[in-house]
Amino acid sequence: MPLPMDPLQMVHSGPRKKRPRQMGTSMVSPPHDIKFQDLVLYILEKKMGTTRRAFLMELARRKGFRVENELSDSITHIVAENNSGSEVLEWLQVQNIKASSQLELLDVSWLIESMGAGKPVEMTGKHQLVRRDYSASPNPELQKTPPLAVKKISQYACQRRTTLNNCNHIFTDAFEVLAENYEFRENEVFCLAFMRAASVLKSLPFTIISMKDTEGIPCLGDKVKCVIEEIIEDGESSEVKAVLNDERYQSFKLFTSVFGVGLKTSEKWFRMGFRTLSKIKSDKTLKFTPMQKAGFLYYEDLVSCVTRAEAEAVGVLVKEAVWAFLPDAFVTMTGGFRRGKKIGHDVDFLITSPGSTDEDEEQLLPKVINLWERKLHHQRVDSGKCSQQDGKTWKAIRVDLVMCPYERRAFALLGWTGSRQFERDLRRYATHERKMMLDNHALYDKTKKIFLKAESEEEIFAHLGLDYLEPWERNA
Ligand code: 8DG
Ligand code: CA
Ligand code: CA
Repeated sequence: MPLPMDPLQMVHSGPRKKRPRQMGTSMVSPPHDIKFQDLVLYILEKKMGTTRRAFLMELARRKGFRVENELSDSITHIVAENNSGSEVLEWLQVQNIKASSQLELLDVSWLIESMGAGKPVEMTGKHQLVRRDYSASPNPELQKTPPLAVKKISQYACQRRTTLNNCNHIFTDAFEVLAENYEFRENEVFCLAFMRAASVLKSLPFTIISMKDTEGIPCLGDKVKCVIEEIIEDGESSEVKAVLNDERYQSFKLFTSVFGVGLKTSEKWFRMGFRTLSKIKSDKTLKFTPMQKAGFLYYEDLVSCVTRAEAEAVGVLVKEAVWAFLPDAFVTMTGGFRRGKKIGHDVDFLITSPGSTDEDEEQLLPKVINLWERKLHHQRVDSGKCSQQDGKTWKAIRVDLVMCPYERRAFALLGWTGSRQFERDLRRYATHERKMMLDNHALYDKTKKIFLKAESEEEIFAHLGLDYLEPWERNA
């Protein structure tokens, strides 16, 4: 059966020019040079075994092939041993990867011959686990050589799988500093540009080692590319260095680390000449909000990250309190922890109950807070002391509690799981590609003029015509 082809997405293989530049010394250097940039290989472990797979991967990498550990949409060639085409296709389906026309499914004999030849050999019927009929293609080029394609990367994070396995930290850390600095300076355009760039690089299954690697990647403007180039050459960016040493950046970073302090307050304190928290805390003329007071009081606890174990412990307390009022409520940890993060700056929970009335929903959070306040009071009375730092056996942790009507739980869950960049792009995609409006409560189809119902996150993705992404693939 002829498979559909999109000639625009095809890139031909063949030896490429060697990379023009050496990498900066502080970069994590890959053990082997990649000679064949257009091929991204994945070796199937099924029926091959871990040891042989590891051996073949190492050997292929030594020969200049790019071999990935993880399966992703960026893989162009899957190499299998003792597997039939249908077995590989079936396996791919389970992995939620589409066997698109751009993906080659090959027998290990192709890899072995290619390694022997020192370059990718032509793929023939004996190598291909799935027959392709290229003679049907209108493009004469395609009839000669089987195409090797690199899948197009979407400009939307909701069409990319982004796990926590970021191979481009060196670039994304730099972009995030620059984005934050633009945020502090209220330059939204550049802030967003660097955040988008960081997000797209986080989704790549390979480390960028030359400017050639950036070709075809969306969201990389000239300003961004300059930073990438400098990091490739020098191992660091002079602009990032300057920002990290900038007084305004350092002050804003410090001030916003206090819970309840945002850009407006930071700006005010900076203009008043403050540079340290101790001066601010002891100033008699400044007025603080209740949040800021708590932010200063528990500063040390709140700047230290929340661990997963701590988050789980908080979860037990939250459930206990919620169930005291709504015994049938569902309590789900959302935010970064749901996406698989090991640490967080807070713990987010979504609460919903099938039997609750509007009034129950309104009253739940005040009731929970009240319960905790009473408990705290009793503990203090019992132990006969106030919350002193000496012999402190507790830690202050930020908790975000969200209550939502049961019919809206899928929208709330999707909205509060994040990441922020993922959410931003999901909304942008809904608006621009589907003429729909999405928020944490609902999805509205502007063409049909109706609200689309959903019982699960999967249904919302389906309404939007998107492939489903698991929470851990939303770390954009
Ligand atoms: P972290 O705590 O580990 O640092 O990261 P996170 O869990 O991904 O970030 P978060 O700031 O706790 O936000 C979690 C999700 O909640 C994120 O997708 C954004 C979403 N969110 C809203 N509304 C609001 C809001 O008003 N404030 C905050 N902080 N987050 C919101 O949908
Ligand atoms: Ca969080
Ligand atoms: Ca939060």
